[in-house]
Amino acid sequence: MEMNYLLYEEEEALAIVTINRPKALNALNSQVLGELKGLLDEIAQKDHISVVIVTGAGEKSFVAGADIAQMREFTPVQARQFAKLGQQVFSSIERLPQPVIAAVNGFALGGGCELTMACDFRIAAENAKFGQPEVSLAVTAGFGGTQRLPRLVGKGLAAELLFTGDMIDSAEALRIGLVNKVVPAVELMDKAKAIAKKIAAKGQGAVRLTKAAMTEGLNMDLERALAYEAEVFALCFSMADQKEGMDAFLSKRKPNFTNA
Ligand code: DAK
Repeated sequence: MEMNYLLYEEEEALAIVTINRPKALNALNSQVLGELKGLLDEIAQKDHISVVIVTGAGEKSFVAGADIAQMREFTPVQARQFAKLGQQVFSSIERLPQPVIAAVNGFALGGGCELTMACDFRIAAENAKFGQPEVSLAVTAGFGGTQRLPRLVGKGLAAELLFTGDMIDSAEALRIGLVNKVVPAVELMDKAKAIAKKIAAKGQGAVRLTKAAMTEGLNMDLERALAYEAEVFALCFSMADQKEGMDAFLSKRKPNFTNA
């Protein structure tokens, strides 16, 4: 697939996707979103990839939002197409079989903050900044910010961020639970890769089912979500790795998972 705005690398079981439009602080235009959609569809089919890391090119910005210059000129029809494409991309990340880690290396504003929230969790560089400044442009957040932010940090904090458009730094993002860890910028990718490798060493069927149970379960009432959890637990017993994981524990040795 030809890509003008994304970089893609594989390191054994890890895939690293870099949004690469540094002149516009990696802002998401429809071309970037289209490329992301195509790439995510391909990654979903890659059984040898266990974990995906998403980051931004350069030292200043993860993604500074949706592309304001492009949006400024939208007709209502184009705005609808853009919204639909964005929604497809963000739900593709959320529903990707593999876990996705956002390595946030600078500004994560508007659609950029929303992109981090569609990922399973976030590791931030010390210089990262988060915010939902859409109301400053007299639009609402449209890539899930009004829904995922309150689910992550609670309605009160989300409301303040969404109503004021204020930016918060990485320490505040850590305090409110928007990010899991803050590390010096130079250590960001190493830290994200170390966590990704730890995940990649586990039984991949179980990791993927855990992601599905959390993602789907959060959209269900607790009773149905617990029933879903019981079903994915049962499914684990159809996989060779379940026997291997338990045999290894009982024989006091390391498991040799085959992802089968
Ligand atoms: N779009 C386009 N270009 C951008 C951009 C953006 N979001 N952010 C930065 N740039 C461009 C700047 O225009 C500038 O370009 P040149 O002038 O060099 O050509 C270049 O990147 C460098 O930016 P600055 O010169 O501004 O750099 P500074 O260090 O001074 O400031 C900044 C950095 C991140 C604080 C500032 O650039 C900034 O405030 N950027 C805009 C941040 C923002 O407002 N983001 C939210 C965008 S709105 C919806 C779907 C989606 C959305 C809404 C609805 N539906 C489906 C309903 C999403 C909306 C958004 O994300």
